[in-house]
Amino acid sequence: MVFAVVAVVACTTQKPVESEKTQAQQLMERLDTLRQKGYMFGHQDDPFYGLTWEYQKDSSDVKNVCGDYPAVMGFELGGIEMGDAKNLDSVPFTKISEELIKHYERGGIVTISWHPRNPLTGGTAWDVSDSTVVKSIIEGGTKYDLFQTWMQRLSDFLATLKTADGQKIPVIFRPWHENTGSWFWWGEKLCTAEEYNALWNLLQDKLDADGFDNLLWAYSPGMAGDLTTEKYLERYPGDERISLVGIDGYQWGTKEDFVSQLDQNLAMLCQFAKDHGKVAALTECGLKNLTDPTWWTSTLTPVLDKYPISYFLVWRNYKEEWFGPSPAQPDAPYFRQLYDKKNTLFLKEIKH
Ligand code: BMA
Repeated sequence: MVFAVVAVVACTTQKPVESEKTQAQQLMERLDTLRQKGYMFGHQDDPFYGLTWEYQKDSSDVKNVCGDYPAVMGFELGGIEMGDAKNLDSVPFTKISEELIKHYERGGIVTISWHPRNPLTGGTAWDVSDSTVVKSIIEGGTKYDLFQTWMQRLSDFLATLKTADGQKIPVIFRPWHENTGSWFWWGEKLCTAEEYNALWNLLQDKLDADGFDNLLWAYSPGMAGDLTTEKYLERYPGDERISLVGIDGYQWGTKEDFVSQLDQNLAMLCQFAKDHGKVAALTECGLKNLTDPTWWTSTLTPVLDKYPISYFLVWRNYKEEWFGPSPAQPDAPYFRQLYDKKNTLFLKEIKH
């Protein structure tokens, strides 16, 4: 009896050995360690296309500008719920799986977003015409069964994210984002906080039940004027569910407004992360088409340098709308200055 008690005590106080930690826990520790060195750069859809090319082996606008891949690459799964072969931006899902695995294998970090279609109206993720949509997919709702099918398709795709020897790939998973605005069907005016949380739990519980302990769950509402902890907590799914706290913040107006809002929001976010034992990140940001070529170093980094964030990610380089650097664009020299900073981390600086 006495021996049994001793054994239990010994077990519970022992730190888990590396092989017992889940992929998500290992990624969380990696993010924590890397944060001491600086913040990582991330780019959405980086390996698929740039301003002047598409689907060229190992190409990347970022690499073509500074000689290195982004540390973090973002991938989008909108359309997987329909059983489509390509996502909403016409990228084949087979390519997404392939490039995501490749980036992980070259030492990088990967993150996934999902803009599923509106299950009630059949419209896009941006169809906000009916505010009963979230209610309709929660247990007892008219679209409950349909949404179960959609989640199963997502789950089937996530199951492909394995290395050749069968190891699950750690992924920062960031669903139901920018939920404090009302431009997505899961937005603030379309559901109550309780309904939003029920939606979050529906997805997380399903993927947990399917065994995805490689997902590091990220919560990322939009940047807002004077963001308070109370406001951030309103729809927060809970400390036991979230590992990474973020905000999505673009510059749509003046530099001054963006800088002051970002500064205030990151101060709050980083304090929140510290108090709750989380990692903080600027999960999306950018200035559309880099209309101020000096933006990287004159606007963005002076704010980011003040805060212990893990990474910032800029959105995709699409022909009509781009947020990352590209070799022939006037912002390229300024991006190289950002790259040269000691505290900005790209792939070569984060490799194991
Ligand atoms: C938006 C835009 C859209 C795109 C969507 C999902 O911000 O870039 O063109 O379809 O993200 O990637």
